[in-house]
Amino acid sequence: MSSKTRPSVLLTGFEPFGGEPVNPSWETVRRLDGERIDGYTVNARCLPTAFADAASTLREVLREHAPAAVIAVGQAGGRAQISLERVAINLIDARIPDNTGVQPIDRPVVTGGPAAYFSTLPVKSMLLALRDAGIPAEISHTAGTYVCNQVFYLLCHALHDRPEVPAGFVHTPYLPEQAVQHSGAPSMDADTLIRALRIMLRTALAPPACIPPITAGRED
Ligand code: PCA
Repeated sequence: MSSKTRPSVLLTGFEPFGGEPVNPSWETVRRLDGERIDGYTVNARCLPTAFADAASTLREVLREHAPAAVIAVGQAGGRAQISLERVAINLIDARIPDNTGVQPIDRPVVTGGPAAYFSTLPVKSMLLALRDAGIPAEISHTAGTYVCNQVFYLLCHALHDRPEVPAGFVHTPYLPEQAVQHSGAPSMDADTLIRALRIMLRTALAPPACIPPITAGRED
């Protein structure tokens, strides 16, 4: 069976950026590469933390794999919980240069594209599943305006005509080894993040669940 016909799910992480030695997203996503989850093979791919290269790599990966679900993962240093991102906006406004030195300001991700896309991941079910497993998580209504938001937007844009493929973005806190370099910053250890990734994938692949009304958003 080719990689296109074998049922698979896609996890992406990012390379380190902003002077960090590691990126928790790739450090954890890569550990699930090749694992079977509920009959699906996990394909893990690393995206460059660079606007142009992340866009072309994402396009290539989506062409290669035709995944049944996609969770793109990135680091949000300073956040204390797993952030299930709900909305991707059509805006790039880079606070720092990317890994190729490019710092676009006030640009659309896709010229003429919709202002925003919502995640098609079952974020509320994922939130409940994570909390049931004792893992701190929240719904976030901003993925920022940097490379993560760009990838999230492009992912939703690419899969817009495939609503049956749940796809979205999740931000993680620092790993403990990063947090010790940022006094007072919260962190989450790799084993907990890996456990969380498995739970999120299983929930994304499960039939839609009926869940009680819960609100659990960040304040930003
Ligand atoms: N976090 C950055 C880009 C790469 C990453 O892991 C962001 O939040 O945009």
